[in-house]
Amino acid sequence: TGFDIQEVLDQLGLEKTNLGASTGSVWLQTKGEVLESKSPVDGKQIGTVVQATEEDYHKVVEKAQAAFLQWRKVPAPQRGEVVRQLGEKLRDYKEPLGKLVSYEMGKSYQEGLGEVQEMIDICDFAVGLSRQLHGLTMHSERPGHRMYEQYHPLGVVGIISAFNFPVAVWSWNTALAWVCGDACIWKPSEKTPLTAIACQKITEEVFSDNDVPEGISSLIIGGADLGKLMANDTRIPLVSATGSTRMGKSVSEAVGRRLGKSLLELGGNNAMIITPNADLNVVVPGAVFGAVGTCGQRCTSTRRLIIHASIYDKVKDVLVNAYKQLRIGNPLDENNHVGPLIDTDAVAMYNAAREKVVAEGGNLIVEGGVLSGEGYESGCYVAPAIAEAENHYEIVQHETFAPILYLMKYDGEVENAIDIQNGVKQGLSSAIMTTDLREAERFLSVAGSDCGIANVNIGTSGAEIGGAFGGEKETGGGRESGSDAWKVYMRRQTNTINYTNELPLAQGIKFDL
Ligand code: UN1
Repeated sequence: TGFDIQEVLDQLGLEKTNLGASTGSVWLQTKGEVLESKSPVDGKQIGTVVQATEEDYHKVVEKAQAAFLQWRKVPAPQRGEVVRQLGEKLRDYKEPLGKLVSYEMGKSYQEGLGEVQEMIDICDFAVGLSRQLHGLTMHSERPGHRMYEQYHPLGVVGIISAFNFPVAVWSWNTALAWVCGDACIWKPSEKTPLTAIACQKITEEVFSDNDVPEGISSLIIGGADLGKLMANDTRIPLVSATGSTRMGKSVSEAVGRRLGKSLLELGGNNAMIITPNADLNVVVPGAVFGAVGTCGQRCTSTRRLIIHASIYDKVKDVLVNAYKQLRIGNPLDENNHVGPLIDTDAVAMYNAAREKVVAEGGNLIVEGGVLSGEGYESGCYVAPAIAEAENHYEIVQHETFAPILYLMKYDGEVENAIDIQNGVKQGLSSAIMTTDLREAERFLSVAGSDCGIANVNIGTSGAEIGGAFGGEKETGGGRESGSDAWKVYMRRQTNTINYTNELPLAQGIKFDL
């Protein structure tokens, strides 16, 4: 495949052994346990990281707090200029960073590049935003008074991210938080520490050129204990966490106890409804990419297809055929459609889910299985599977981060499909495939999909950064990225100014001295 990992590591300034905490140009002499980053592509060790300890964590937070006090005074458009340069730098590093994402996480090189593109896009978005951190003005009920609201920088933002989007999710948070005037501390997934170190180094190149205070971009690599410290830390007004619902609940409980803010992006259980009016030319690539892209490890991956009984057999046949065409293998080889799962634990969960669906009465129509032999030495490659199942099965109700697609039938009107679609605990992404305007509008109406994302004639995954990203119910309710998601990174203040020599009270209250 013409891929030389050493060249990629050199281009990104990574060593074989790396330090696991940084406040920008300073890398702390961490003394935690050594973490090994192993590629799911070929099972080889890419490098190691000396993890951060609790002591390192406190140093990083102190630095971030001090840096925030300066950064908040830099005019927002100037902060935007720094983020603009970061976007430029990411363009320079797009290839090596995309390759490292692909090699460390296992997604296809195309998707690795796509992820870096999302980083570039959110930087561009944030630059424009830096001149638009608007509040509203409103008319006061009192004569000679003016009333408005403004947004101020919030403070130190903690970012906990997952392995599946090892770099993009960080940038969705940081690009916005930085133009909003915040300092960021990132705890990446322990499964993808090297891509995080690469991002920190790229950022530092830009930040030091611009004299950004040390501590505005910080990184700490370590386990769940670091996430817990963040969640309980009153010095961190906002914790943004992406990952499992279990992790999100524990972060949210801890942050909630101290009345901090949390932004949660948790599990999805995303469905595509396929009505009798669907265009199959759109359905098939949409469903297959949604289910097997990133080896089924996106929060937005398609887990369920809810197909009208009248076209069920036809759709099923077309899908089974399409799955036969899938090429599984090294994700850096652009001929392959599907790369490996993140690790062998994920493979075990994939196997357990396939067994469970059968035990609950389901029928595996595309069996799947773990692949072995040449090219599959890492033990992380699996074949995507399809099972006919029912929505109430426990395994169907549960998000398995693997390429297993559940097919189910609905009869009658589209409302019956919407009930099935909404009949899970998660509420991230959803899609309807129909060329019928009424069906589409019913799906989007107040009585339609209950998810944060609802699409028509496209799949459940592959959202653009311009729209707010996130979902309801057990997905956690947070919104990141586009639209007005920036507001969570700022504190809001209502201001009323009296320019008369009298003091009229609101609600006409009389108080004469
Ligand atoms: C995630 O899986 O954590 O919509 C985020 C998508 C991507 C983001 C997914 N833009 O699939």
